[in-house]
Amino acid sequence: MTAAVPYRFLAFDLSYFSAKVRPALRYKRLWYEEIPADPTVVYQRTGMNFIPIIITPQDDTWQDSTDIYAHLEKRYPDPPLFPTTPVQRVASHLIELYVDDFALLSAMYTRWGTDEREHYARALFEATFGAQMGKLFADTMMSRRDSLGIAAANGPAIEAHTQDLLAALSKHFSEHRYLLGNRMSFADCALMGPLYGHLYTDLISRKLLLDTALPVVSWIQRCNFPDSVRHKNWFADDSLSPSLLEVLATMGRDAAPVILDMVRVVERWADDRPPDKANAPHRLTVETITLRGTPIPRMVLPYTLWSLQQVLDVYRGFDDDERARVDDAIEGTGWAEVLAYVPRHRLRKENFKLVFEDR
Ligand SMILES: N[C@@H](CCC(=O)N[C@@H](CS)C(=O)NCC(=O)O)C(=O)O
Repeated sequence: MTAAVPYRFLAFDLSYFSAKVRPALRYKRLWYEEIPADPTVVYQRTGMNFIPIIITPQDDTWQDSTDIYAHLEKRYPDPPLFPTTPVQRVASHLIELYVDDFALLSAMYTRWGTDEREHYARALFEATFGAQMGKLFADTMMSRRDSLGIAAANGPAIEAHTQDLLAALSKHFSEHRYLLGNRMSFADCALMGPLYGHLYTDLISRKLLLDTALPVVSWIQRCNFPDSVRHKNWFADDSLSPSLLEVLATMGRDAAPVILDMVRVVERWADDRPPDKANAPHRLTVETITLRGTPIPRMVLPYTLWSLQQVLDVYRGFDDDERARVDDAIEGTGWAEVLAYVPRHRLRKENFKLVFEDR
């Protein structure tokens, strides 16, 4: 399809979900213009304040990083973002689930978790949004600090997870160019959300990356400038390398129980919702999760149930043999319980917003 005008990508460099989408646009070699997201335009088009959004040459609006991947793949199947074989496909969705839910914790701590981090983040926000708006947005983030789990006391547990992940990723990327081998996929794009959007963009964590995880820095650079014409293939025979399994296990051990806890809260909330109240609020309650023995308060989002649905729909769309291959492949990574979970409720999107389907 030839476009007369470029796609418009309303985003910010320091934004997690913008960083999740940008590599996909570049990988697809799309003609696009990145524009600082004007909150008024975003709200007019979506009725919400979430970035990024994409405005297509036909003037349609795409919102939500997960949906944007799907739109891109449908319109521009070549080069492909989505593996079609069961093991690699489900593993990629699990990585996206990790990013959409759990990894926000590391990313928020990285940006706001201590006075020093906050000091740098405020400077970054003021440089990006101007003094007045930068202060306002930073104050808004800090007012949410309790529900984002970004207190200094949570640092040791969160940092221990982050460092284990960086170690596993460093090993993987010293052997392989991308998560699934010699071609980028939406799993790489998704992981760029926390890794480029926050860990590489924030000062203290960038130093950590440069000091301890150079292969990850090289991968960030490759994902930022994907020369997709030259990409070769994903791992042969729908396999996952031992180093990728270690990455999945590092994610799954800490994140899978937390994600299921969050989903259970959403489901209990939905059990009690009056039948005429189908709209899901963006945020529900603050609950306490446990990470490596540390209790951490965390905002519960119905979106986590929707993200889980994306994985489960794909997993359950495969036949028995294919699912058995997925189960074998991910055994021991901590993700089996997530794939076995059967939600009682289902969410769908209506005008970008989540609504519960009728019971
Ligand atoms: N599910 C959305 C999430 C988008 C999102 O949360 N974006 C953040 C910036 S990275 C935002 O706009 N936050 C505004 C807020 O929380 O009020 C996606 O995948 O695109």
